[in-house]
Amino acid sequence: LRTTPSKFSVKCQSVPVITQDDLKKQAADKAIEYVKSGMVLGLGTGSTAAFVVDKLGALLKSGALTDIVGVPTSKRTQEQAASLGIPLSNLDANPHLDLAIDGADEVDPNLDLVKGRGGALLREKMVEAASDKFVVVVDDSKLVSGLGGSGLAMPVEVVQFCWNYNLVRLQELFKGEGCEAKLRLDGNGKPYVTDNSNYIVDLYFKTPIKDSDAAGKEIKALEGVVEHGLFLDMATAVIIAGGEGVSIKT
Ligand code: ABF
Repeated sequence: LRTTPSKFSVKCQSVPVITQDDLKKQAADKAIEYVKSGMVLGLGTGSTAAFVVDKLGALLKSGALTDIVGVPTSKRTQEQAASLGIPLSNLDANPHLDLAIDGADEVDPNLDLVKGRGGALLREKMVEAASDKFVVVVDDSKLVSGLGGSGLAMPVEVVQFCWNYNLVRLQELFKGEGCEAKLRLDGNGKPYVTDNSNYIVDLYFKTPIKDSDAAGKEIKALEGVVEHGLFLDMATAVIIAGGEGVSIKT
């Protein structure tokens, strides 16, 4: 006699759900393998980088890593790292870093990046440019075929003085590419103020930026622009966590 299990007798097997945070943690765990005792280390900003800082704090506490000095890329990261007992420094005292690890908003096939949606682009760029190696940690939602093509913001940090003048000039610069420029606001509808007391103008492109190298130079040439979120030719390696596992692009 064969019995066919009724639908009521079928046991539901729980399928583990991998969240985006799980992927970020996986990327962070891989990145921490690049850290060696004695390093001066750039500490990134954002939720993925925060997992790296957590892990670093735990490894220092357990004694698995020693003599690490961290150079934070934002006040947020500085507070997080300090709360974990990570010894901190800055570029004045440590102008040369061994390694920086940070997240990104977009990664293109050349490992060029858009960064700064978290608002920390200026300190991130300064710290990461001063590092021998710059390892980027992302989940696979950050991969794009062309920078600016995600429909999300490409941030530009500008001085507060006559910010609208610069917003208009930025929009004019890319009017052929259907770019819309918006002043970033905080949760209270007030202008978002960076750690460096500047504002951020977010550029929204309808299609990927045609020539990101030229775009970066043109943006930077505007008086009153402090920095932009195009991080070109800076990443040494990108660690990508996705449903299929973790991969490293160099
Ligand atoms: C920083 O944090 C930024 O340059 C980028 O804007 C953001 C990425 O954040 P998350 O890891 O939370 O997506 O790395």
